[in-house]
Amino acid sequence: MALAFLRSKARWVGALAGIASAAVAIGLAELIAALVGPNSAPIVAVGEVVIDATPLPVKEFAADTFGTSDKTALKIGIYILLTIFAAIVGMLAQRDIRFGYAGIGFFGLIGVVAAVTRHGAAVSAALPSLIGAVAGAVLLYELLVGPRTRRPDLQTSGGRRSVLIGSGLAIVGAGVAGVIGRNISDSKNVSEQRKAVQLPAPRETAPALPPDAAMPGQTPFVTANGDFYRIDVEFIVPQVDPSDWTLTIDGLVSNKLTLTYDQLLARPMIERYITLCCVSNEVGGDLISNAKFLGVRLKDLLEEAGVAPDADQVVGRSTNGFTAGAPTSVIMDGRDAMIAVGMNGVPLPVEHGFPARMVVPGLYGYVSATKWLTEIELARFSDFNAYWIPRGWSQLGPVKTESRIDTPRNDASKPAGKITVAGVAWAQHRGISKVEVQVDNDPWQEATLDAVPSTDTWRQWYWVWDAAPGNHIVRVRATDNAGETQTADVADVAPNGATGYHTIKVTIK
Ligand SMILES: Nc1nc2c(c(=O)[nH]1)N[C@H]1C(S)=C(S)[C@@H](COP(=O)(O)O)O[C@H]1N2
Ligand SMILES: [Mo]
Repeated sequence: MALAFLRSKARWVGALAGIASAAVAIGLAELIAALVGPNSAPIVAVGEVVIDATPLPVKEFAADTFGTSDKTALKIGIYILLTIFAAIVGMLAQRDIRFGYAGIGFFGLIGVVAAVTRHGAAVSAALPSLIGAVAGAVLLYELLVGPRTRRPDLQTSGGRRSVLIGSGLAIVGAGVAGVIGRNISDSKNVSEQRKAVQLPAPRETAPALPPDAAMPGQTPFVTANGDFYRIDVEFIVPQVDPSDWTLTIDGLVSNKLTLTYDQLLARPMIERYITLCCVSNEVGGDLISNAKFLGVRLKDLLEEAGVAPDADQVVGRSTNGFTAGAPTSVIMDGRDAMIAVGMNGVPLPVEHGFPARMVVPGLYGYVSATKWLTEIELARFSDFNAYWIPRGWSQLGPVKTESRIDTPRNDASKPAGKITVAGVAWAQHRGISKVEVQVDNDPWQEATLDAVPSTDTWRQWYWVWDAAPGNHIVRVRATDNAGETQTADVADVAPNGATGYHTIKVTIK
């Protein structure tokens, strides 16, 4: 019977009508989201829910496979799944339109729930999915049922042709609506507001940079803003207008503070070179960068707010609800923990948290470096877990002493003779005291360290190797100013940072 059903009518008619209806639903939703708010678009809202719900091993797999394009991959994945489901729902609707309504209703509901449960979402966030779903249902009815009831003669090939034409037009229209909607949403960015910002001069300038040793192949000491690594869970980059932004310091404080952007900029500023790194950085990885940050010392603001003695955690919260929590003791210990507004002489780039973010030397980003910062809440570690903690990462995230070889590249092939081996080593806030390089099983050799402006940055190093022909293994290890040499034990990035020696293979001819 099922076989007869499949043979009896062209199934593609239903599949096509289903896909066209889904396209109209999504396209119209994009257009409405341009008015309601970018995070209310169903694909964006569902994408954010998926990111929030993805278990750590899957996230690691996605990051390994797609790198920083993981969000594009997710978007494509959602579209592919949606197309398959829409085709199935359409085929079922061909048999009985109520299956179609049920299917569209189900997906519409997913969109609505995802959008209204986003951090700070208004009820209106339901509108794009809701209106999109209704439009999709109307179209499905018109394509599959309408012509048949009005003109029974259309049952035959003429009906198919009209479905084909109707669906084609609907898909094109949906595409146009979707592109217009996305363009409106994208044009509502804050690049103009950012350009208009006049950063104040720092009261305490950054220490002068020591002359660059600039060995060939050496990674630059200061990372250009465009090259600075980027990690965040936000599916689309938040566009935060500084003119209606405020920073609130609240929770376990005696004197809640609220600052506007202008009030923040009017505070005394410090300027510091600080190296930021991600706990997800694999041994030898590039999720680490160094910039000159301009900002307000966090300690001063917290002292003004009056921190309760039992508030052992400083939680930074973003406009989208992301949180990172650092020990109060670390932030108050005199290091240059700051609310940063500038990066390498310009206002914070939008992807790096404009208008303001936290930066704490010596801690991984996931416990300290909240971008698009809007609230600092004083809390207790026993009462509150920040974003990554229930997802398998440690509450405390001090940076581990690590090192990396940048030149030669792994699997490089070089002529015999003198070869400069160079790279970076880091142990933010402790500082690097020694870097050693080992070729095969020869004794460890001490590398030359470049000068650094403080202990809060990475340190460039180099060592000249007199290389003899053959296949060689080169490894590196660093020692920090506390006297700790990095461990050779290999550990995964979770729960609190990868360990092991970065090791490369080099062929000498
Ligand atoms: N709002 C927000 N801030 C965030 C994150 C995030 O996902 N959302 N990720 C954190 C992590 S894990 C890191 S390593 C740093 C990365 O900062 P960057 O993108 O400027 O390099 O930002 C931190 N701040
Ligand atoms: Mo991170």
